[in-house]
Amino acid sequence: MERRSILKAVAGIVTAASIGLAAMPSQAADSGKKYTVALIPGLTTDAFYITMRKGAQAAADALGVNLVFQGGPEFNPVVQVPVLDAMIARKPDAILIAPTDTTQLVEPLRKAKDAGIAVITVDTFIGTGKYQSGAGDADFPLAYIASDNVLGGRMAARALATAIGDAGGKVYVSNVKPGISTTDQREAGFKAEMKENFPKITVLETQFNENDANKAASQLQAVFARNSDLKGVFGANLFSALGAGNGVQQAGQTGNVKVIAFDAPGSIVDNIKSGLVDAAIAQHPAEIGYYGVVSAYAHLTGQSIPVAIGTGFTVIDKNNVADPNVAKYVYSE
Ligand code: T6T
Repeated sequence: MERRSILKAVAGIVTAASIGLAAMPSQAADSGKKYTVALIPGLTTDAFYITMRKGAQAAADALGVNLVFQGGPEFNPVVQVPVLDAMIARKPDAILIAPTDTTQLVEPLRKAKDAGIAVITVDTFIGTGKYQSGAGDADFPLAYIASDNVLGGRMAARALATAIGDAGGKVYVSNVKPGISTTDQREAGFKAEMKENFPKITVLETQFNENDANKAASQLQAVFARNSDLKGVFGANLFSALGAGNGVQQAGQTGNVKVIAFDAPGSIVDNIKSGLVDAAIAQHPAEIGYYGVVSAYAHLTGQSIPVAIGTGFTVIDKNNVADPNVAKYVYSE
């Protein structure tokens, strides 16, 4: 994108946001149109998406947008697609969605686009995530708003290497299942960083837990039974990390097997305080939700919008966990 278009796009976002923050009448209010934006999370009960919803609601309140939050009880395309179909039938102006699979949500989301609904993906992407590029058959969403998950995986690798120390040793990734853009990218970033910069660390085979913390805990114990010299584990999302930590505790290895968590619900923060988890890579889900709604609003009111917005991270460990500027990134439950 040319510099001028980038500036125009950013100006659109900033203008929309500042109109809302100043509580001035929005363009939608002026024209009498109240836009409806739907947010479809990966699953409704996950603290990550609960926090994203709060950010989305803050932007919706500021801009006079009607926000509808609808999702399923599991992170699973079989569960998510009927929720999406039902939402398309309600004809919102825009859908913000965290697609639960890179390929299985492509055709269901095309139906939304064909129905004239603006589609923006938040957290996860479909296809390659390179939208509006004219490449592939899944580039039609208008924007992707998320953490840089490859970078997050690299940050987790560095934190785990620091926790383990110079001697190195065996570690593994506790992950959800292949086909989820976020967790696939975290694993790829983690492995690339280990390979490039930490030759004394051996990354064992990934254990997939289907987003089930109990399964992740059992897997930790099984990996430890096969590798009594296991030094660490990277839990690539909230449930993987919670389960891996529980597994370390159940194996009586607290402090010996280091744990780096992706995501920061209160339970993980408690585990940092107790010494079970060494660090958490906290995403900023409220920021994702906020800019998701702002982007949808900007598009609906005729502004061009950035095709991708990268949101931040905060690394939480025992040294900063009490700092209010850090604690504000702990997820809502
Ligand atoms: O890590 C988040 C999210 O980014 C990922 O796509 C799925 O898992 C979480 O929702 C945490 O459970």
